[in-house]
Amino acid sequence: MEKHKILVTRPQLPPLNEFIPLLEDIWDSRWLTNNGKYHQEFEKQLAVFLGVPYVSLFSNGTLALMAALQCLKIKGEVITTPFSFVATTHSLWWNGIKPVFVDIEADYCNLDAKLIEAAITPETTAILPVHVYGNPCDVDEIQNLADRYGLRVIYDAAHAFGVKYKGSSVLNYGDLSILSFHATKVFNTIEGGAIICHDLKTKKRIDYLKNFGIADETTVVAPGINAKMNELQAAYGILQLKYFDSAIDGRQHITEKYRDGLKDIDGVRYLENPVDVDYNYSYFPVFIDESEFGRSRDDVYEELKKHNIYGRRYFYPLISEFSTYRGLPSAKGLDIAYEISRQVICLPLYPDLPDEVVDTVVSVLKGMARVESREIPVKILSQIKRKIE
Ligand code: T4K
Repeated sequence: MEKHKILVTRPQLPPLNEFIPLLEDIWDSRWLTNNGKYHQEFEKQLAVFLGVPYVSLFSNGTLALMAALQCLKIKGEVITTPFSFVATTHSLWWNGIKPVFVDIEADYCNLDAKLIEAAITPETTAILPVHVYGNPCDVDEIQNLADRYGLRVIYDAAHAFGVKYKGSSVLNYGDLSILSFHATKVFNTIEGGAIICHDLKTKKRIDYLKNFGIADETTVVAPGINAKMNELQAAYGILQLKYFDSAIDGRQHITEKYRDGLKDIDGVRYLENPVDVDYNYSYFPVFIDESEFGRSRDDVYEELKKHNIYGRRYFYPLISEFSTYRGLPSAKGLDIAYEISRQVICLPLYPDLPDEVVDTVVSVLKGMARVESREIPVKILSQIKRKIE
């Protein structure tokens, strides 16, 4: 039963026969972690592949976020979005930083740059936006504000692997960007993540921070943590790079098929690729406007389950609704984020998703659509009938 379920994602793995020789090499060498040769090679290849200056690998995206905040010594208040995976805000909490939520814009569900200025106080030290679903934030306006107020910018780019803005990597914006290579992401190393930075000095600091702060056998230069990626995952990651472009082609095909099938359903909205962006097709969120569609987002979620199709409501509830954060003054009045979180459902999307699944999703949604929207042809038919009579 379990194996017939269509889940929101299905991880892409490299061919096993290509991985085995790398495993044999690792077995022979007995070098398993702590900046081994595959780790070093993967960092180099990733920097070239992504078009960024420096990459520091991590064991996951959450620890990368936490270390990024440590690296820049961020304190006080940080402006962030309530519409993300909890790890974004948890990374602030673990650093003793107060999150200040600002509402999102409805077009791409990113932090609304127009609302940031009003949330800046003397305690504000940084902005932590998320490129939600891989669609870039208003990076130019955010940098503008940061420059004017002397704030740092750390992008949670967990969804934005491979995304380009105006022809270059979106990861080059801000002081630091973090990536997640979790199994559910467009590019995975099972678990994993990275920090992207602009200069070697910062990379060295980040590398100390992920390895206990150890500089050499007798020197610890910072209160670091253990957040290193191991050799098995680094070798797996090197193989994954070869298959990334074809995976994106598969994702694009599925996305375009969904868009084509859903384009005429009233009350169902989806996102088009933003201008000036090379997109990675990481998620396919649709937004159900109950008053137009006639049924709620949760009705859609349940109806799809009856067909063995398991969408996910990323991101519902909002982070600001969870018990840790709901008492914060900024957790109130996030109207757009609230509305979007009640409308959104991410439909299954992965490179080898069968076309028939898309057809089923489309026909389920068409079948659920408000009766009135299906009545129009009936009215036209009766007019034609009257004319004939
Ligand atoms: N910032 C943002 C904006 C993020 O979205 C994330 C992670 C992070 C930071 C933190 O990065 P990491 O520390 O995770 O590297 C999943 C992922 O666990 C999480 O990484 C991801 N965001 C989040 C959006 O999605 P869940 O709770 O939805 O995972 P789960 O286990 O329910 O899996 C989702 C679907 O994927 C299921 O339908 C099953 C399927 N699946 C999952 C796994 C693990 C598979 O088919 N195979 C698998 O191996 O959080």
